[in-house]
Amino acid sequence: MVVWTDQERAYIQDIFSKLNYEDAGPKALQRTLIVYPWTQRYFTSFGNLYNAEAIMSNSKVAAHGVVVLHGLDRAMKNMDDIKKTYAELSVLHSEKLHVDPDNFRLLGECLTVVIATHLRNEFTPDIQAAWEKFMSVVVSALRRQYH
Ligand code: HNI
Repeated sequence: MVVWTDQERAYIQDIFSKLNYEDAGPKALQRTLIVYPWTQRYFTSFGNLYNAEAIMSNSKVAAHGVVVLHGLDRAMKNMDDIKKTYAELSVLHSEKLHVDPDNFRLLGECLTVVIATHLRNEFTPDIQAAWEKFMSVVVSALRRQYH
């Protein structure tokens, strides 16, 4: 079981409290699709993803970015049992969506860039350390139902 210090919990809650989901969610998913273009293959039903400009102005991408951030919010609210919290979501990504689980980490990296850009000097190494730990627990929970 993952052990969290009070300080780590506070840092994670604080990051989420400073995020505007409607802004950070779309930015993280847009970045993922542009920086790692092979991730576009899962979103063919979203219409035009032809280039960066198309991705940035695609309303389905933006809406789904918000959904993903709300998904992460569930992990933040259940830090003591992220595995269980994500059991169904892991099955969905594995068995129905067939998302290569390596992509979870890539989306996490893009979200980290978005957070760092937003928080700037406030995103200290200490806070980043807690954040990276949180994201690696999230990624490992999402990978769990893959076999
Ligand atoms: Ni993901 C659907 C959360 C990473 C591709 N995804 C969801 C839903 C949530 C979610 C919540 C909606 C589920 C439902 O409808 O019941 N996704 C997350 C989280 C992460 C993540 C928390 C990681 C941090 N998803 C990824 C990645 C990809 C991905 C990395 C592909 C590169 N997800 C999808 C696709 C769907 C999806 C595709 C279905 C979208 C749709 O609406 O058709």
